[in-house]
Amino acid sequence: MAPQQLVPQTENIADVYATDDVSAKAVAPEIKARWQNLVSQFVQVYGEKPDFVARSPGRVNIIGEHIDYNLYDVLPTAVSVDVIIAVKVVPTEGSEATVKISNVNPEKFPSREFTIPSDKDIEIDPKKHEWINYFKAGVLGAMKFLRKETPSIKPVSIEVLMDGNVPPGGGISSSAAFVCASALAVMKANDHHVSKQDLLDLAVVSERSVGVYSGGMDQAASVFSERGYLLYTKFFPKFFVEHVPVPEADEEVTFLVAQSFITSNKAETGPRHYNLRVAECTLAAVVLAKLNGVTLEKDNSSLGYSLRNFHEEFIRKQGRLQDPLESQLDTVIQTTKELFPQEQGYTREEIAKFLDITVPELESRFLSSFPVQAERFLLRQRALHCFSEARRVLDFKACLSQAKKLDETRLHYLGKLLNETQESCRVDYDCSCPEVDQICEIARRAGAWGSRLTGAGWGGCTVHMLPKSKVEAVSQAIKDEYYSKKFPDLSQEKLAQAIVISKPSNGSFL
Ligand code: NG1
Ligand code: MG
Repeated sequence: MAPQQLVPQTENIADVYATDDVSAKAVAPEIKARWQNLVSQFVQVYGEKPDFVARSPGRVNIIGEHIDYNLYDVLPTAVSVDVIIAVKVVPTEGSEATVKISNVNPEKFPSREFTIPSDKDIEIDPKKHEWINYFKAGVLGAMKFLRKETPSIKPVSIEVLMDGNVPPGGGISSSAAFVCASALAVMKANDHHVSKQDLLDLAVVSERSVGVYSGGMDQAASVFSERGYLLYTKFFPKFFVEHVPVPEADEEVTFLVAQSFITSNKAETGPRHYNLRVAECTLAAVVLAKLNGVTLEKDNSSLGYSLRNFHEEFIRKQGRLQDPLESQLDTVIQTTKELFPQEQGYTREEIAKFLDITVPELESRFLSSFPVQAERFLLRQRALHCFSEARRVLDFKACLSQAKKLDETRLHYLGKLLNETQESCRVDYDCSCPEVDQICEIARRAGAWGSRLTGAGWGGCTVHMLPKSKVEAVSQAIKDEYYSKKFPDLSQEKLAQAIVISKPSNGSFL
């Protein structure tokens, strides 16, 4: 796909509304108020108006969980909550560019100041959890990109005020919204008109600098989404997006997002953490390749070897690349079951033996990017989740694309796929938690067609597909049976934000 240009700079912030929607009048009053508040607080903090505002939204993943870093297709969409960042370029005093950064909520997110080195990458300490890390990550990605184009570039100094209303640690990717908006802001401040493709690439690199070896789904959804569509995102053999509408049904199909208020820190490395899953999938890919006698070239997944790449080479060897992807996936599922019989997982020794290398070699080649504490690697379960999830994404997409109208049978079928994803996440990928399971059960009982976790899991958010007429009942049931029992002291404000109806929204813009 030809890279799309981002909407160019506008002199007047009011014009920005017109770029989000065809008519500025369509902008909801609360959105307008938030933008106006950002500008007036900027004037209070820095004494002058900002030059521009960069924005990027959070996302909800409808289906395709934990498979982006295996380079399989996913189906997210941007949500209307977002990060907006007001920026003013100011003269550099001294030899290095400085960033002064504040938040509209300074009690929670205190103001900071730091410099941007012009000759090397900015340092980020992933172990020190600071809110500005994500802005720094955006700076890092943007500067890497700019230096590649102009090695002698001198970054400008900026004053920054940020406002984010994506709930943090909540599975709708506050981090990607923040990183994409920050990278966009830094590119713009340095007078660079970035394409969507470039913004995506550099935001993915940026986010990994904060210590999470993620795939590119969140950043793709944050950058490329279009209002009213789901974003079918392919990573293999190269990145490609397709805007997919949800066909009409007798009753409007609604996606409801409910928080569990259980947070998990993805940068940690325990047995139930993100990076370990990335490592397990990488090991599964290289072992499956070895046992099937196929050679894997490095690919652009986070650790360089993906299950999708194994799949391709394995099917190529069988001369079956013309077969439908669905049946190819059935074949790789079969070989996974045969070659990985052990439910209890595999030790480092066993894996090294498969690969004909020593344990230290195994560790330095595949387990050195971050600390891995596991004794056993559940290669069977992780690979089976990934391949079956890839298949469910294809089935979901096919159902949406083939039907002009979604009848009852199709709606239940789509719901069933979502429920199967949840089951696979719970059992094979071990990335759910009792609270998330419970919310899903409550929602299904109250009328959702399908319910599952969305995002990395171990807490975070859930997504539910339901007819519009059931929104009230499902929301009420989750409130009565989950929030008021589990969190009786939850403030009205938090409760009001806990459940949102996801309206597929626009991606990044200036
Ligand atoms: P969340 O937990 O929403 O940030 C993470 C990854 C995604 C993807 C999902 C699981 C980051 C930035 N994003 O999303 O790339 O792998 O988990 O499908 O870590
Ligand atoms: Mg995130």
